[in-house]
Formats: sequence, structure tokens, C-alpha cells
Amino acid sequence: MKLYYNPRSRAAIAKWMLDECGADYEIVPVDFAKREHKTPEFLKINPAGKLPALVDGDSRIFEGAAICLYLGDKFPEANLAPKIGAPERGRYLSLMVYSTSQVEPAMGDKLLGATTLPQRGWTDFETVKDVIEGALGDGPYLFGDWFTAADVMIGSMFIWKRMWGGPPERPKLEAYVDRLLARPKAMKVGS
Ligand SMILES: N[C@@H](CCC(=O)N[C@@H](CS)C(=O)NCC(=O)O)C(=O)O
Repeated sequence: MKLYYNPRSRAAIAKWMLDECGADYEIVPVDFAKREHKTPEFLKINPAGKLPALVDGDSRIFEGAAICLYLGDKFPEANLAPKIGAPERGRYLSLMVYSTSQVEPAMGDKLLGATTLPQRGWTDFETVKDVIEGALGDGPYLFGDWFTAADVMIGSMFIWKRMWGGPPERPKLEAYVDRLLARPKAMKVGS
């Protein structure tokens, strides 16, 4: 497998997932300054010209959530995804999609000081935090003791937010980020 990667990008999330899977993979560095993500060759892998992108044999996968879903199913031995038919599967898929369709844009609105318009399809960030706190319950992860790809996708958003600085988040979310960052293979950004 090849991960098209820049350390200062969302490709760090896909790398975290690959590492949690124990996958054997190759990093293909992508230099944004040289516009390597807009070359005809790269656009055949991700027509949107963005990172991350993963190539696995004849499969080309783009969008971070799709990559994490793909890897969760490809590496069942890593036990990072409820299997098809498992009772947790529906909630897992919901949280995976929620991460990029609602958590990320709501957080973006907050960080940019933009108004959240319900017509866009996501809620304000306070509501997102209510949802994630509720999903965490007593934790430590979104599925209790079971760390899954949903923690990679949703947890990475809150790790990013901490790196952006600003006031600390709600204590329960800060404690969640601490737990995720204490994992040996936790996401590293910028290196
Ligand atoms: N929704 C996409 C977002 C991808 C994205 O915006 N990637 C950024 C890096 S974090 C990028 O490639 N930016 C370069 C550009 O758009 O020119 C995903 O989750 O994969």
C-alpha cells in the first residue's frame, strides 16, 4: 500500500490508522509547495487533488473517512471496526461519517468565527460537543473499552483543535484527547 502524505495535512489521520492496523505501507511524500497534489498523475488517484490518498493494488481510495473505513475492514485482526452484521456496525458507520460531515465543518465554523447555517447540513459546534460527550458516555472510547477507527476519525479532530490553540475544550473532551495521545501509535502532526 502507498499513502500519499504530507505531515502537515489530514494524511496524518490516515497514517495513524495504518499504524494502529499494523499495516505494512510505503509513504509517498507530497510537496504542497511544488503543487505535487495537482499533477495529472496524482489527480488520477484523487481527482479532488487533496490528501490523504491511499493506493492498494488496483484500489485508489480518497477522503480520510473512506480510507479509515477501508483499512478497518481490510485488517480485521486489528479489531478496529465492527464487522458487517455486528450490532455496533450501524453506530460505527454513523460516527465515521459524522466525523467529516458534521464535526469537522462545525469545528471549522467555530475556529473561523463563521455562522453555522443549518441549511448547510451540520449543527453548531456546541451541539457537536454534546453529541460526542454523549457518545463517549463513561468511555474511555466511543465504544467503551473498544478503541475503533471512529476514535481515529473523531479523536483526530479534537487533537487538531488542541494543536490550533485557544481555550481548552470541555474537561471530558480534553481527557479523551489525553487518552488518545497516550496511545503508542497516536497521531503525530508535522513530523
Ligand atoms: N475531506 C477531505 C479533506 C482533504 C483536504 O482538504 N486535504 C488538505 C490537506 S489537510 C489538502 O490536500 N489541501 C491541499 C489543497 O487543497 O490544495 C478528507 O478528509 O480527505
